[in-house]
Amino acid sequence: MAIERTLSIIKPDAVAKNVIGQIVARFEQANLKVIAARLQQLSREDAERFYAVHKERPFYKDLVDFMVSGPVFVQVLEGENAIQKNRDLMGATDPKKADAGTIRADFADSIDANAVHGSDAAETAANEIAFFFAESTVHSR
Ligand code: RTP
Ligand code: MG
Repeated sequence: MAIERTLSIIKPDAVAKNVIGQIVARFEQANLKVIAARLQQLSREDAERFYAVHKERPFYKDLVDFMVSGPVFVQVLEGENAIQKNRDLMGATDPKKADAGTIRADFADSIDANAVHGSDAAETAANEIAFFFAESTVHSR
């Protein structure tokens, strides 16, 4: 299985609940390594650009409002099958539909305030990592 990188965001709801560490521990327990990270307050423009793929969707404005409502914790995770592994750890977008034991089942309150973001494919992972991190600030280990 290939070693991959993926972008993970711990969203404002989970940062506000003070569960950054509990979420990062799940990544570490699944053999994903944090190879870059920081806490960041997204500007409206950042959030609009990051989620531009959804700009025609009815939930876009609520999504942007939510993503700027407080700081987020952005990270690059690296490991075997990291993109799908992270998606599996996250659980379904709607926490009511997320499997027991997933991050969203345990920490998310609603489909809007759903605790985490994870890249959904190799190409989006590369683009999303570059959106937040210069290559010189990412440290494979
Ligand atoms: P994310 O991009 O945040 O990792 O979430 P995802 O892949 O599971 O879901 P996606 O379809 O990419 O949607 C991005 C975010 O928009 C919100 N959303 N709301 N009300 C709705 O029907 C709806 N659908 C999506 C969610 O907060 C989702 O995380
Ligand atoms: Mg998505």
